[in-house]
Amino acid sequence: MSNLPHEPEFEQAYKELASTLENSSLFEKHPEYKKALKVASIPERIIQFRVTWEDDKGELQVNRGYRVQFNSALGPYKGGLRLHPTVNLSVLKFLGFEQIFKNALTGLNMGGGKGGADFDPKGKSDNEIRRFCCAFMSELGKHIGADIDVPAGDIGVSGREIGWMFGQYKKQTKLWEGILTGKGGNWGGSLIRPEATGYGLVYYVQHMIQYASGGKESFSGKKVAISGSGNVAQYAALKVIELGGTVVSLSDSKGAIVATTDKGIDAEMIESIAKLKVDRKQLSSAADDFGSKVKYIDGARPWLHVGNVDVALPGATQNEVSKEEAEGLIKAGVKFIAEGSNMGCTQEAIEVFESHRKSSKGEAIWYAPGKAANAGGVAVSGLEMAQNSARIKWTSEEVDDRLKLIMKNCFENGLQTAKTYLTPSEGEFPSLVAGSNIAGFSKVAAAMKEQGDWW
Ligand code: NDP
Ligand code: 8G0
Repeated sequence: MSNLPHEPEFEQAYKELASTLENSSLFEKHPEYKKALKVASIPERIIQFRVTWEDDKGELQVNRGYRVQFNSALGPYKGGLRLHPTVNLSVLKFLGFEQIFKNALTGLNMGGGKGGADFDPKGKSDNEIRRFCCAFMSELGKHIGADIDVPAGDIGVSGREIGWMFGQYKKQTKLWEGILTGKGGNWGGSLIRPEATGYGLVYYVQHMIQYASGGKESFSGKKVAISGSGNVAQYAALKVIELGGTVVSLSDSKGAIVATTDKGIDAEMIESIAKLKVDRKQLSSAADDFGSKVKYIDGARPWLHVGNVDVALPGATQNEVSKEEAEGLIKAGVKFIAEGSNMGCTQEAIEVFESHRKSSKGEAIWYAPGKAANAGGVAVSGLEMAQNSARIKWTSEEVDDRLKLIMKNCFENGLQTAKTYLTPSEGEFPSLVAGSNIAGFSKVAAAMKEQGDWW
């Protein structure tokens, strides 16, 4: 990659995947898959475009828009749209790359893609955001389609923005098609899509806990540290509470709240955080309303402030757990770490967790990567696509049951694949990061070969 511009996030995601494949027996059994990796690491196509829009003062504003159409071996490109000032090609390539293998793990027919813009919705009026969304879709709309590429929301894009983008697409094409997921529940959106990533994350961790305890333990009585306070974090927190766990933290880009009582952060508090986030406000304003129930820590991530915890669920953004924080969490007693966010842990943090998969003293630690643990979101997007194509609507129970089954399969696939390609020693947890990478990659590589993408 030496003749390429420096793309730190993409290189991190690529190396993370490549190193787990190289350190397994995959390339011994399939030496030809090295070629597949070389081909798969280059996106099929990248679309970059200008987005001009008018602010409330009537002045012109301009942003950079992107769609990375990374891999279509398994189906139409599928993945979210991120609106955040940190968006650049390196970030979107890392997200699109991870998306390919995650989508493979869902068992549904979806390729991998990601898009967005360096537009910051914070400090913008609703009308400005609507005008931006329409301007963005006026170009993106030329490159997507229900059988070509199906975007969805991500950081900074909720159901409201999806609605504005969908309306713009319909105006310019006259087509009502399932070209976006995360749509409104009464106009083609799937029930449980808003909840899917957070719920799916908790369903996945339930399997980790059950496997590790030989079926004896569950979320009941567990202390759970969560970061972020957006879509993923909110629904993960609500599901933890429903299953009898205690949520001890949440955070946002400005700081963290940590519970000061045994009751933790309750459902009512999460409800009021959800309301405040619709208005793009910060957690610090909620902390005042919660009084002595929480402590607000300005400018901090939660990990080193949560006290003893059993489970940690990063749910904000990439690289939000450092080596020092990983070590701190281990000292605090953490047993299970599962990423709700994409690439939530730095490579150094992953190494710390992975080196503790075996322990003679019964304190082994188990890490699950985002591409397995947060696959529930894109899985229910896949179910939304299926419902749109069939012009039907499933009930919440039907979708939730399918989500539970997909997360179970995703866990078991990673587990079994790790056992096959790494032969873990007695008493060692199989590596879910290696197993999930190998399972996702092998499926995509085989499909690419059959379609003549490499030979
Ligand atoms: P939201 O926009 O709903 O929430 C994002 C949260 O993360 C907010 O609390 C936000 O804080 C915080 N945050 C965002 N950027 C940063 C940053 N640079 N530093 C610190 N905090 C930050 O997004 P989602 O909940 O949808 O997404 C969270 C993560 O989960 C992302 O990594 C996303 O890719 C991943 N994911 C999302 C899925 C989905 O279905 N939505 C599916 C799978 C993965 P603030 O409010 O201050 O901006
Ligand atoms: O539904 C989606 O395509 C989607 C949206 C946001 C994030 C993700 C992801 O898997 O990271 C998928």
